[in-house]
Amino acid sequence: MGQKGQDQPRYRELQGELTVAGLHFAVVVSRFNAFITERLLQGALDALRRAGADEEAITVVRVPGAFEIPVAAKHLAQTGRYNAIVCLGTVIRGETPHFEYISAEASKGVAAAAFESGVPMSFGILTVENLEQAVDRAGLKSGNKGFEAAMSAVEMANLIRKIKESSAPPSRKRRRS
Ligand code: INI
Repeated sequence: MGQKGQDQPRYRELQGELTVAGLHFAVVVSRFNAFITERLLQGALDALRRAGADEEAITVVRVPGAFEIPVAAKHLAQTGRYNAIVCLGTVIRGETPHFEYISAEASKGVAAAAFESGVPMSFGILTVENLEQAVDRAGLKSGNKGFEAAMSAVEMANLIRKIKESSAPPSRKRRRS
């Protein structure tokens, strides 16, 4: 259901725009595998600037590794200053099970921080088999995941703002009991 006729949908549809007017962003980037993460950061900054962001609307926060990204993102969200947070890192599978732990905690942690704070966080943390795959995703064959993560953050920041604006406050009339 939801459609009156083929051309006239009855339902309301909300979607975030790719514009940044009045929005503030934090980018959390890990130093581990900096050769890759710096490229992800450049991709993310490129996306934010192209969407029209002022430099003053962007805060870049550096953390040691992907494991530390969620807690930094959560504290940034709690400041109430940011409409969305872009999380960037690179975990490369080595010969140890370290990869599984770090990537699982990073992904679960970012999801939990976003869910608990209500501030959208985009996941630009590469979890790859080798350096070649990482390079491909940091500006080579497979685009730049930092750019994509920043665009998702812009869209989600707009969407959340729209959802908040569109939900009319409840009537102030007193109910008779
Ligand atoms: N951190 C990463 O961001 N990527 C990795 O590939 C990685 N590996 O493979 O170990 C990594 N480890 C460090 C980790 O994120 C923490 O910074 C460290 O354990 C201190 O808490």
